[in-house]
Amino acid sequence: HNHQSFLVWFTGLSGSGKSTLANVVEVELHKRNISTFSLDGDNIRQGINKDLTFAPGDRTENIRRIAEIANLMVDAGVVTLAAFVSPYIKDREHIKTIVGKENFIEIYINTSLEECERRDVKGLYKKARAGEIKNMTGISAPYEAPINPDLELVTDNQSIEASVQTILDFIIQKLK
Ligand code: GGZ
Repeated sequence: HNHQSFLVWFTGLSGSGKSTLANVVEVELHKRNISTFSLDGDNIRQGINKDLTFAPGDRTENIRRIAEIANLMVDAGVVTLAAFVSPYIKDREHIKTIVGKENFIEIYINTSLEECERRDVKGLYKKARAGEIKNMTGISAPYEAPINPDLELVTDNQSIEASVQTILDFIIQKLK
């Protein structure tokens, strides 16, 4: 391979901006001839993991399967980006045992619940507040913030461009 590969894991609340940031970072990596692969809810929860709910045990299984897929991609020499709520510390710790801790970068997208709820892109928070959906992270299910992430981005009053630059600098320094 002409560059190292590893797994860049984005964790944070629904609506925190994980996928948006991962997607822009991916475009920037492509411009630098770095091969990447992106995993997120859109290509996983509607496909291989469509049997899984948002109950705690199913979230654990969701993350485990994603980590196994990511491990294959990393073995293939691809910088792999994964954007999942992944609210449980133990589940995120388990990823390291699958891909190897030296191949794992944890990025905490720390956007306040207030801001995520204000955005409410999919109307999920409104539904959760109304009791129409259960197990909503931040409302009726926990989010366990990383204690010592490799990077933490507080996005509430920072532009997407600034966040992307921080992430990109970190990844590129890791590639050297
Ligand atoms: C959290 C939910 C829920 C519940 C549906 N709780 O903003 P989104 O829409 O695109 O991201 C959320 C996505 C979370 O799926 P993950 O596979 O990332 O979750 S986990 O890692 O916890 O397994 C949200 C939507 O699915 N969604 N119901 N109850 N997010």
